[in-house]
Formats: sequence, C-alpha cells, structure tokens
Amino acid sequence: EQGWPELHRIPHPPRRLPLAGDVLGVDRRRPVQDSMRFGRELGPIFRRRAFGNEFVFLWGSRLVADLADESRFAKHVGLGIANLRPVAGDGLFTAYNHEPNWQLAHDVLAPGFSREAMEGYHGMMLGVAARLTGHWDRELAAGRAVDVPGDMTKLTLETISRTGFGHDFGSFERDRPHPFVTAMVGTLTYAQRLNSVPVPLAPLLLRGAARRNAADIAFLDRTVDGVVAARRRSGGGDGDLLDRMLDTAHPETGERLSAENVRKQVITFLVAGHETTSGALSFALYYLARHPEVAAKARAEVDRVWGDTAEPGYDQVARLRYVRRVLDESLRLWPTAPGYAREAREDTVLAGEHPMRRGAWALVLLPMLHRDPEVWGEDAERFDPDRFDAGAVRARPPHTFKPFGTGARACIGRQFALHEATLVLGLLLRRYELRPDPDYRLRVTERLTLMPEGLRLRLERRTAPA
Ligand code: MNH
Repeated sequence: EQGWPELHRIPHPPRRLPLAGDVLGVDRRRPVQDSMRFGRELGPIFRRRAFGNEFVFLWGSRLVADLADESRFAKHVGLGIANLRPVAGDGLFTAYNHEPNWQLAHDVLAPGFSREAMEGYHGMMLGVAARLTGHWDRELAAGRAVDVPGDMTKLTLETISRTGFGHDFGSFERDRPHPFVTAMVGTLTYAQRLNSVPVPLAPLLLRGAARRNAADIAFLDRTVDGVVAARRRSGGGDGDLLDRMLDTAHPETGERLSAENVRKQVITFLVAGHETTSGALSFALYYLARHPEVAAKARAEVDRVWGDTAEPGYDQVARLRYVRRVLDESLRLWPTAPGYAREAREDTVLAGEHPMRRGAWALVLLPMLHRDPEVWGEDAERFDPDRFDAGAVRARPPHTFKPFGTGARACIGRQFALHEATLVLGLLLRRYELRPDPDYRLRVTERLTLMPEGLRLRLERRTAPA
C-alpha cells in the first residue's frame, strides 16, 4: 500500500478510528510532540493513519543514515511543506526536485552564502544586535522581564531583511509583531492545520481559516512586492540576495528568475531566513538560563576570545567554540525545523529491511533521532553541550545530528544562521546575566516550526554600561 509493500510490518498505534485514523487522544496543535510520543511507544519506524492515508515516520539512526544516500533517496515535498506551496510556490524550499527553477535559483543564490558574502553581512548583523541590546537595556531599566521568542523574532527578521533585501521592517520600533510576522505565523499555522482534517472536507471545515489564509498570503505578496519595487526604483543595492534574484543570470545558461519566481523566493527567504533561527536562539537562551554553570563557561569563553573589543570581528565569532556547542545542543533537543521527508528515487529496500517502491516516502522525526539512545545514550534528555566537543563528534556515526536536513536540498542558510546566532549569544552573554522565572515550565508551541512558548527572562547588567 502507498509504495510500502510490507507496510504491515511497520508498527502503528493500537487505537485506530476507521475514518480519522490515529487521532484519538491526539493534540492536533502539537503534531510533532504527539508523534514523539508515538515514536517512544512504537520504536524507530512507525506509521500513523489519517483519513485513509498511512504516513511512515522514522527516527532510528540507522534508518536515517540510509535515507541520506542521495543515489537512492531525495527530498520529498509532502505534508506541511506541500501545504506551503500556495505561500512559497516553486521557491527554493518548496520546489519539487524536478522543477527547473530549483537548480536555477540554487545556482544563482548560492554565492550569496559564501564566506565572503557572510563577512559582508557581519556588520549589519552587529547593527541589528545593537537594536536588541538597546531594547533589552530599556526593559531592564524599567524592571521588566524580556519576551524572548518575540524579541528573537524581531532580531532575526531584521537581520535577514536588512542583509538580504536592504529592507528595514522597523521591528524594534513596534510594540506588537510586524504584520508580516503575524501573516507568516498565520500561514504556517494553517499549513500545519491542513494535515489534521480530511482533504476533501478542508474547504468546509476550515472555511473561515482558509479565507484568513488567503488574506495572509495576499499580505505577504503585497509586502514583498513593495520591497522589490523599492529596489527597482533605487536601481540596485550592494549585491545582496535581492540583487542576485533580480539581476544575476545563471553562469552557464544565462537564464534569469522570473518576476513571479522572485516574489516566491523573497517570501521564502524572509520566512525560512528568520523563523527557525529565532526558535534556535530562544531555546538556547532557555537552556543557558536554566544551566548557570553552562552559561558561566560560555561567558568565560566570550570574555577570553573577545576581550574588550567593542565589536567582535567576523573571525572572532567562529572562535566561540563552546557557545556554538550550546547552540548545537539546543538544536539537538529542539531542532526548530523538526523534520524532513525523503522519497525513494527507485524501488529499493530501506536499511535492508523495508521494501519501498519508487516514490514511497517517509518523514524523519528529528527530535527523536536526536534522542536515539543508541547514539546519545540513556541520558539523551539531559542538556549537555560537551556532547559536541570535537572528540565526541568524531566518535559518533555520520547522519546522527541533522537539524539542517540532508543532501542537495539541505539548508542553504546554515552558515548564516550559525554565524548570526553565535554572534548574538556571545553579545548577550557578555552583557547580561540571565535569570529564569522559577515557575516557568518549558512548553513547546508548534507552527510547523518549534518555539518555546511564553518564555520570559529577567536580566541583570554584567558590566557597567559603556
Ligand atoms: Mn533553512 C532548508 C533548517 C536557517 C533558508 N532549512 C532547510 C531544511 C532544514 C532547515 C531542515 C531542509 C528541509 C527539507 O529537507 O525539507 N534552516 C533550518 C534551521 C535554521 C535554518 C534549523 C536555523 C537554525 N534557512 C535558515 C536561514 C535561511 C534558510 C537563516 C536563509 C537565510 N533553508 C533555507 C532554504 C532552504 C532551507 C532556502 C531550502 C533549500 C533547498 O531546498 O535548496
């Protein structure tokens, strides 16, 4: 059935409803955490049924490693990502492998993520970080706790919009999220919700939500059309991502992106370029506040590596090895893009055990891969950045830590996200002590991506204000 000839050998939850499938006792607003529960009960590969369709989920490290074989498997655009097609079209993230615009846009945009390009963004990243610390200094002076996910979203949105598109959303001048963010969260939430209703009934069950979703998409389109029009009027920027999208011809074919494709790429990069980094920074700050001994060690590293240089240079960021481990360990426990799907390019047998026909696919459940006891031990739930020291990383098999996906369709913005997040964590650790609210219990909210819900921290200034 559905490309898995021996589906019956894959375990499924015991309680199934004839129509709805495995939705009994399910938290539809938290499908990833729900699947984590099933994964714990059912093991490294399992299936869930929803409305007559069977979906195969897996997380066992041997299975995930086999799926990374690019000669037999490729990205599958399915579930939540397929639901984003009306938002992001054939933009880089949501393009089908066979769509010519994927290779074209990939080749045109990849130089925008080279080391030289990243060095060029560094100064702008520092500028945005200064807006954040300015805001946090004011909150601190007013005796208020800071809204971590809200402020990390402001930071990462401004970073990608200024470095990539020369556009200032004015996020830190607003009390409420920019309407672009509200519309984006709306479309992500809607794309997630679409998975929890039978497709033929979606127009009926989600009528109001579908109308709002259409309005959200129209707002995203209008916003980016404005950004593009401003660039066209100004006659060009400094060679940023938008300039590449608009002016750069493919080095071999001479082809350019169409106007409609540019629109979808701008939305893709504004969304993919900030939402997951914001979550990653938020979880890292959660763990740093909860583990003062880790924060102290990280802070000591920042002091040692940066000394009292007012503004750390590009190379000084990569030298924050321990801060980077804090980030990796946060992404291990809560990979903010919590899964990716892979499909068979030909008839094959997964890990020598599960026959798959061409086109059959499975969803990799990253938070469970990252807790596989065979790889991470029985204490996998424990936060411990030393799991990422060089020796420990070398000792682990490949494909056991995959927060940025795999293969040709892996994250193009990985270095961008890691540089930005490491820089900001360094700056925050150097400037503040983080005081957790003792009553806060981590609650992870889902909108395709993961975010710590309602996380607030109290701050203390470490050094006298400069
Ligand atoms: Mn990102 C693809 C995770 C930051 C732009 N990203 C992916 C995939 C994962 C992912 C996983 C692969 C999805 C799949 O196989 O279906 N990305 C992250 C995480 C962070 C992140 C966890 C931050 C932390 N991503 C960024 C940033 C940008 C970006 C920053 C842009 C500046 N990501 C993309 C794009 C793709 C992608 C574009 C699609 C690449 C492709 O298919 O060619």
